[in-house]
Amino acid sequence: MSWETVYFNGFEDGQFIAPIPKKMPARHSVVWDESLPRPEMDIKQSPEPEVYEGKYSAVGFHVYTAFKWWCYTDPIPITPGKLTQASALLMVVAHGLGGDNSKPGACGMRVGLSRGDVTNPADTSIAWSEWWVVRDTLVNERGWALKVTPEVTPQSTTVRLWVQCNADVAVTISAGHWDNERVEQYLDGGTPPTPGAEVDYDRIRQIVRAELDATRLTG
Ligand SMILES: [Ca+2]
Repeated sequence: MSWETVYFNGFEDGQFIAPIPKKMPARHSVVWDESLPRPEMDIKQSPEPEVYEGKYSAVGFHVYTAFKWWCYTDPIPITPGKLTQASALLMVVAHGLGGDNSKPGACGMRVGLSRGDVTNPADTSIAWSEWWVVRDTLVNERGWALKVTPEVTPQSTTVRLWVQCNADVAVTISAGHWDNERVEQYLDGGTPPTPGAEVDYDRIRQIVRAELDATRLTG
C-alpha cells in the first residue's frame, strides 16, 4: 500500500484557461463572486520568481480591488473507494494598502478536492486545505507553501482539484500563484496478476487448506 500520484499538472505545456479575453484549452474553469470584479487569469513564465518549478505556473490576480475566485480542473479519473488527497504549491502576493507598498493586503489561497462532478464552489462536499495567507504582515508574501487537503474516500469515478483565492481588501496588487497540482490515492499496488493456464488449482487448494489448518485457533 502506498500513495500514488494519479494526476499531476505543473503547467509545463504553457496552457491554462482564462475566461476572457484569452481563450485556451478548457483544462481549468474559473468562477468568481460576481459582486466583485472578475480576476485576471494567466500563465507565469520563468525566470519570473512566481514559478515554483519548471518553466510555467498559473496565476489569478487583480489590481486595486477585492475579489474572490475559484479555479477547478476538468474531471480527474480515480479509483473509487480509496483514500484520496489533493495538493498544490501556493504563493500569495498582496501589498499596497492605501497605496503604500510596505503595507500588506489581505489575501489567501487554499486547495480543494471535490468528489464527483462538482462545479459549485459552495458545495459542502469539497474538502479544503488550510489557508495560506498574507495578512497583517508581509512575512508570508512570495513564499511557496505546499497545502494538502484532508484525506477523503470518494465513491465517485472522478474528482476535481480546486484552488480558491480571496482578496478581502483593495490594494495595489493581490495575486494567487500556484504550481504542481497533484492528486494522490492510497492504492494497493495494482491489480493481482492473472494466473496462467498451467496453474494447478488442486495443489493451491491443498496449500491453502494446510495454511488454514496451521493457523486455526484451538480450544
Ligand atoms: Ca511548473
